[in-house]
Amino acid sequence: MRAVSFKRVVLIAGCVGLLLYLGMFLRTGHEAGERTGRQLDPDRAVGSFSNLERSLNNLTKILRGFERRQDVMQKILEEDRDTQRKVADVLQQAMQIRVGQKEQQHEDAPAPQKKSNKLFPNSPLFKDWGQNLSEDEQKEAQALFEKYGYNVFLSDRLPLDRPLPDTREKGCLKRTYEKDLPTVGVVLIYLNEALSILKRALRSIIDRTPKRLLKEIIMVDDNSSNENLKGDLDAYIKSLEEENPGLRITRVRHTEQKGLAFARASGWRAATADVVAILDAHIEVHELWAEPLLTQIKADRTTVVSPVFDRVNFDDLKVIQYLPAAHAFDWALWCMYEGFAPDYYKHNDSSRPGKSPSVMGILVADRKFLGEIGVLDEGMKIYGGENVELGIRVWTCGGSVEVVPCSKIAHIERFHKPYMPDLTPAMKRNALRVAEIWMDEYKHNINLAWNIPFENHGIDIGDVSERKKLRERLNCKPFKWYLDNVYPKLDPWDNLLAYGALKNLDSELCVDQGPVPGDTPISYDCHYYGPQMAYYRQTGEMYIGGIKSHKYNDNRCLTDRGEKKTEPGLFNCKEAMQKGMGIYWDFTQGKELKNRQTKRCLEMVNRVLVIQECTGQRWKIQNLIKDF
Ligand SMILES: [Mn+2]
Repeated sequence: MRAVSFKRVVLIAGCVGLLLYLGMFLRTGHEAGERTGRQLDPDRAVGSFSNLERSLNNLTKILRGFERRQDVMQKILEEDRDTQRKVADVLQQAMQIRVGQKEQQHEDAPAPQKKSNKLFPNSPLFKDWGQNLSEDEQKEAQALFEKYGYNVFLSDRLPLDRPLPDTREKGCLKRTYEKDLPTVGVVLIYLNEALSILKRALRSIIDRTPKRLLKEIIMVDDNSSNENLKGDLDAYIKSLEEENPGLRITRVRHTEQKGLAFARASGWRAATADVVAILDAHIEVHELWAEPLLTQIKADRTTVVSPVFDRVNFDDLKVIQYLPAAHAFDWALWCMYEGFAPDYYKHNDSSRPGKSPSVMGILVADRKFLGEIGVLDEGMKIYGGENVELGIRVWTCGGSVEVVPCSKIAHIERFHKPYMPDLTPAMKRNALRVAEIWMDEYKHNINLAWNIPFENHGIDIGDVSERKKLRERLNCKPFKWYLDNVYPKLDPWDNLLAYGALKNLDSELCVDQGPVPGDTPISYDCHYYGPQMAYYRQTGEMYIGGIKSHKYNDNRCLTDRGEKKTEPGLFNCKEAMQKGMGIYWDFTQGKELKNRQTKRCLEMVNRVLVIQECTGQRWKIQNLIKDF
């Protein structure tokens, strides 16, 4: 579990189907607080984080962090638009779901105490929910939560056809859609989903999709083991079929877990409608979810579209409005929300579909077109990366990807996923696969982002020959075209010269980002993890402690603070430049590290980093990308 030991909070991973708050807790001795010895004992540094409870707490923090970040994102987006309906209104309209706080009690039952005994004070489920449950109810709710990652206890007690708040953009209310639209087949992928959640998804799809448009529902079971997903679900589906004779409900069952990409593709294979909507099963669709998507696809069959997801809280199952945003990713291929391209906002109409670099996982596409361009890469394992692969493939092979604000789906953001405890290995492997097939001369950026050696990394990415042939056959554009035209916000990292730990050859110590927050790099025994990762640009910047994937994010530059100051600095590069500090360094592997502006050098005196007159101390950066 070494990879889990360092704090690099990988925030977003907001991919639907895999909403995952996965953190790698990169902690060094100094960050963890006390540092008693010079020697970094890896077991010690990691040890304090190895206990499960601590990890869970960290996960909670990351979850909160994600929510905060999402909230910030929402605010930024909000500023860009003239939206009169306030989020608050929507929240007010939102379902008042308080089963745990129901007032009616049996006469003879003791009235709920304000201080009811909290059996699971540390459980995220009970942080903001379930204050007045009896002890037995708490036990039941907690057990279900641990199994599913969301509040099944509550879900089992809510109506299957509960109303959802109308969270659409104002402009959507005026839009009308023609009657003659392509038919849709909805594919629901699930693995040990709670029965009531699955039923509610089906109910909402049937109730909120016009009968003439909803041709079929395809249920793909990726080898669930839950007993009630057999007989009980069968019975419910039978009742739906009787109620809706014109609707085809198809079952696809895998006898082993195939992973998201394969499961989704198997749903596509079973479909017959004009359009396929490949959704998660822990969703509820809003009224008028299908028409805006089908309209876009009717206008251009090469457009792959995604609705906007609202968040359904994992604890109280309330619906929280999310504003439309592009589905983006970083070089590790974690997904994230991002504003649309600047042009989008010139129209001042937040109900307009916006172009997006990728999809988060849920996708709606012309069935045949999706087949023509290769559906999904079924060589992807378990989870992760397949959504980015689709985005790149659609764009470079002749189509486009859009997020459609007037189509809304409420999606439960699970607290944890049933697939496996640590999805990082699958993410990494799938990302390398995307790189190998699609990223041409940029493919090593994936290695950089994951800190994987360029060669001989020993990770098996499977057979890519078929997918490479597909790319050739479809005559897809180069990845550079995608970066230049579709996703210019992604920093191409094309002028990086070297990366890895920056070691002083005279003292054998490494440069480390030092305490965070803080602005002073320090020397430290070389351990080669995140806080010591340095990146040297051809332009002369030396980043310490990481590199950002997006141009809109600033990196932290090693800085000569100037004047008489001898302590090196670590500042956001733009800020340091504005303050007139020197951020450009002349450096040759195995030689001195000299600031271009001040002509002083980064050196080590008594194991302490200083900026001083150059005395010829030598530095080496771990890995060269290009000779320099
Ligand atoms: Mn999901």
